[in-house]
Amino acid sequence: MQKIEESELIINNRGAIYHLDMLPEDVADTVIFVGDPGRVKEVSKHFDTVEVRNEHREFISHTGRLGNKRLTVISTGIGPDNIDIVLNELDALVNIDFKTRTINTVLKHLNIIRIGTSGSLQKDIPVDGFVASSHGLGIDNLLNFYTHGNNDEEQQILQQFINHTQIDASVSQPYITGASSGLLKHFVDGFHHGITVTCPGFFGPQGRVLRLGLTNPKLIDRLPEFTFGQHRITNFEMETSAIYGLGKLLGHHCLSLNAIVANRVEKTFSKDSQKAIENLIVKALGIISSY
Ligand code: R1P
Ligand code: URA
Repeated sequence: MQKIEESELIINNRGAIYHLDMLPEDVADTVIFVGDPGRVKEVSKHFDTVEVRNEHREFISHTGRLGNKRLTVISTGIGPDNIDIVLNELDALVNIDFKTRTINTVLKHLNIIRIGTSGSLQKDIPVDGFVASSHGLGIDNLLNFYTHGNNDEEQQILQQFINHTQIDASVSQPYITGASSGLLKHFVDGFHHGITVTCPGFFGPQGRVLRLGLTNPKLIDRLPEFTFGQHRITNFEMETSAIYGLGKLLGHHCLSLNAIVANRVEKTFSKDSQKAIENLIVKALGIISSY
């Protein structure tokens, strides 16, 4: 087995991985991703017990138990570049032997569920509503650094998306990955389902204009009109495509849940976004602890 060198897999003096500062035994089989480091305690306060807490940079993690499930909740910070770090390091923690620096022969498949905030791209998905993403469609380019492929349907969705949005290839090479169907099936009642578009920024990439002009100002109006068979685009945020794309390549089961805090068609923002995310946390934990 090929040994992974010190510069590629970075392990600190206490045997923990470089950015997350977690030990292999700190990772539960079900991992909840939240963007905001302050949201970690808002999730773990619902656990029956918390056995370990880690904190380094924006990556705070708590591992504990809720009912008969062991859960880890970890903050990813904002954006797909952080997801590259969090997913690769979590995967290394469970699938690479830190003593021999070799890949385990039997690989672990984590269940990874994001509980995040998002902007709606449909009139009928109001602020304070919930979306479970059927697909993550990335205009953030992260997955293009890894070898990856698409099935026929995904390829067709991408082609139609490029034709419809007129997104320039020098700006983005879009990619798409489906949710874990095994996880998605638990999140039906009370959730809208649809394609989540993941952007590499909150302002220009999501069509927000404050003082700067945009290269594709019509993108924000074209996204809500996009359809492919039963599929439509429901929302915008900054992590889902990277989680779905990298997660699938690494063999993990991924799902993204989103509390809608902004409606970009109606131009509204939640009157109480903290309450909206708290409601999603409670609903998601209720479902996760019951299957
Ligand atoms: C932007 O405000 C952030 O909020 C959304 C976006 O994806 C981005 O990370 O998610 P979180 O609430 O999980 O951070
Ligand atoms: N998060 C985003 O990325 N966009 C929004 O509009 C709201 C939350």
